[in-house]
Amino acid sequence: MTDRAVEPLPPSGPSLTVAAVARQLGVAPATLRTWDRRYGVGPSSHEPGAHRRYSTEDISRLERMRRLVMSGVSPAEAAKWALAGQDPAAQAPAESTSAPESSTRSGGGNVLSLPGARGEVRGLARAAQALDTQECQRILTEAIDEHGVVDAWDGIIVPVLSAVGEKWSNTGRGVETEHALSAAVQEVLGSWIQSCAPSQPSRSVILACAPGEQHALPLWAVAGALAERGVAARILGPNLPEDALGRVVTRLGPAAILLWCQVSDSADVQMVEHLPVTRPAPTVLLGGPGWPDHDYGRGVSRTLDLKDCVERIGRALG
Ligand code: B12
Repeated sequence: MTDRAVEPLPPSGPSLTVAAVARQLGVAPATLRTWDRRYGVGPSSHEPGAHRRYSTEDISRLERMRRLVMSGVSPAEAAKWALAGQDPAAQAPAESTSAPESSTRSGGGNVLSLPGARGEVRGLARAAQALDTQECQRILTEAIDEHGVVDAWDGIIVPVLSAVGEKWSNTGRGVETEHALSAAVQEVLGSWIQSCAPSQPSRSVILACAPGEQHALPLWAVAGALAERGVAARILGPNLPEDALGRVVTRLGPAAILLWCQVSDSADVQMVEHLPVTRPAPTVLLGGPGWPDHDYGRGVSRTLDLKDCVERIGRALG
């Protein structure tokens, strides 16, 4: 789907820690540990009991793996290519790196699969597929005006996003639709927030994505629904590094923190456990299907939908 520029790798030099490599590649430390554990793409020499240290060659391999995963290759497949020191793009047409085609599964053709969907949903899907971002924005603005953010998100936006995602996973196609729709959703929610002119609560609300996590739209939905209630939130966007979050929490002493994690590779349980202690303690909400079931400790809990999330943030603010 998207890719990002990565700083050039050092030509040689001392081996790096997992945190330094994670920073350099723009992925979560937990992802690097998972790639090592599951696929054997880790440091070439790792002595039991010692910290992982990555050599320049290890980092090049990880960079290849990251690039393949970001271009849509499954992690298992990407690991095989990375370990073999090869790039599938150099061996075969680009489409062979996409998920296999299937014309029988739902969403596999040129249309989005939205059985029984209401008119606004079909209209938004059509506009998104036509890459008509103005029409997407018009439909979204009207939907939010008419139904409010929570209902527009759950009833109109989520079904279309899910169908777009499903189509991509079935056919490897539709990334452009996904980008156009995401941009329109973010744009409209941004304007909505501005138009509500929400005021900053006495203790802040922080909305951020876990490190490595690029799916930030739900943060905008939460901010939009809070704005509707007059409450301003601080959206810290995608891929927030653990140390940055720590600094923000210490600095602002927030009443509530939402950490979004859409894909499990971005879920960093330790990051949640290492949040700085502030008084009064914030309500920490973990949103998104990427978080594993785990006992995260006091004050931390999962939130499963937008309404619940916004209500709990409201309660945290008192
Ligand atoms: C838009 C999108 C992108 C955009 C994001 C743009 C942006 N500004 O956010 C971009 C292009 C960056 C992107 C990138 C990628 N994406 Co993407 N993306 C999506 C898409 C279409 C929508 C994401 C979204 O906003 N979801 C939010 C809602 C719509 O989805 P949901 O979580 O399923 O909703 C449920 C719950 O979370 C809950 N819920 C809904 N809203 C809310 C709100 C709150 C506050 C709460 C608490 C709960 C809640 O209710 C829903 C129903 O149960 C999804 C499809 C999908 N179904 O999500 C794929 C999807 C998430 N992406 C996917 C993938 C694989 C990727 C990439 C790895 C692909 C690649 N190789 O490049 C990358 C990198 C991701 C990374 N490391 O973060 C997969 C993830 C598969 C998996 N389970 O791991 C998905 C599911 C597509 C698919 N069907 O395969 N993506």
